[in-house]
Amino acid sequence: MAWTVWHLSALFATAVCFLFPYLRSQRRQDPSLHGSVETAKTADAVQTAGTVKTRTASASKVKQPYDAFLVLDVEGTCQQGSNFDYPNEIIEFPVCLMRWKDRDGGNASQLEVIAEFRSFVKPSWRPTLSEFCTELTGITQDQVDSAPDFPSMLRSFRAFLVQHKLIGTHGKRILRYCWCTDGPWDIRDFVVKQCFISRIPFPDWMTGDVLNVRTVVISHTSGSHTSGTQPQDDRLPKIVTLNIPGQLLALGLSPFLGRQHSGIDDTRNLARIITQLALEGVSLQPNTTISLRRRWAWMGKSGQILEQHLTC
Ligand SMILES: *[C@@H]1O[C@H](CO)[C@@H](O)[C@H](O)[C@H]1NC(C)=O
Ligand SMILES: CC(=O)N[C@H]1CO[C@H](CO)[C@@H](O)[C@@H]1O
Repeated sequence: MAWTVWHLSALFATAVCFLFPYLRSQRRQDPSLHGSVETAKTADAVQTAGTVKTRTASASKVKQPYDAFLVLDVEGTCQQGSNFDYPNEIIEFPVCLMRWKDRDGGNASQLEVIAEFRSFVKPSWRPTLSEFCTELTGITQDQVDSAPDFPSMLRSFRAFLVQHKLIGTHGKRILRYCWCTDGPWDIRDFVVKQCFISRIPFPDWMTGDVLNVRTVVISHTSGSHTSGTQPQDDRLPKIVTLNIPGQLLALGLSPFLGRQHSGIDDTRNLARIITQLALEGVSLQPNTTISLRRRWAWMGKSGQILEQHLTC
């Protein structure tokens, strides 16, 4: 989930007030960014990262061990000022299914989206969306009121996986596929929390490590960040994280299409990023370990949310 500053310029002033503390708290929590530094001005940093691009696209086929990719960018309930410790409930579950167009003997370079799944989800613990949440995600109360709850949505999604022959009717994988997310949060935090709140086991077909697209873009384009028209000031911390618009920019792709923080639009733009990484010869495979055993202080017994442990 791309919880980053949207409408960078117009909202910069507002963002300073509430989004930066919020981003910082996330970052502290995120072990994959452990030891990283960030600039105070994320907006400027993203700009810097994108303006200088010296990489050359190789367009060569490399070995690609996975047959298919499931790109996911969930949206969840949120309160202004809440951080990732909050019991967020998933309200949009969008997936782009990607497959190779030119896989030959294990090597490939061209990916395409062959199907999409998208559902809004009705939250159960706090069914009323905050104004902040609707403003951030564009998701309205009506859309979640008329949506299935999380367990029924998962059943439809499971049917989608069966229909596209990623899993068999028994639920086991019959194709090698890899989940792809922007950062580690979507599955490790949001789906894990939601399964707890919905009192259901974590689905088998969602287990396994994920491909954190953001870290791949950062490592793939690093080096291109340092040689620009702007003299590099060594005293300034280097950019170490990029939101989706920043990743598009860093790869030299055209700007974000659609509305940021709309789950389906975030997912489609992530798919564009993954397509480009494949074209540039990046071998796409999991790079982030997902622990399903993560627990939060507000988790009581079997699905119970201990409100006294909420900070917001
Ligand atoms: C497949 O990719 C590997 C690198 O991942 C490369 O060494 C090999 O030459 C490629 N094979 C073909 C047929 O392109
Ligand atoms: C565990 C693992 O494979 N981590 C890799 C994830 O991807 C980044 C960026 O490509 C690598 O730096 C990690 O080593």
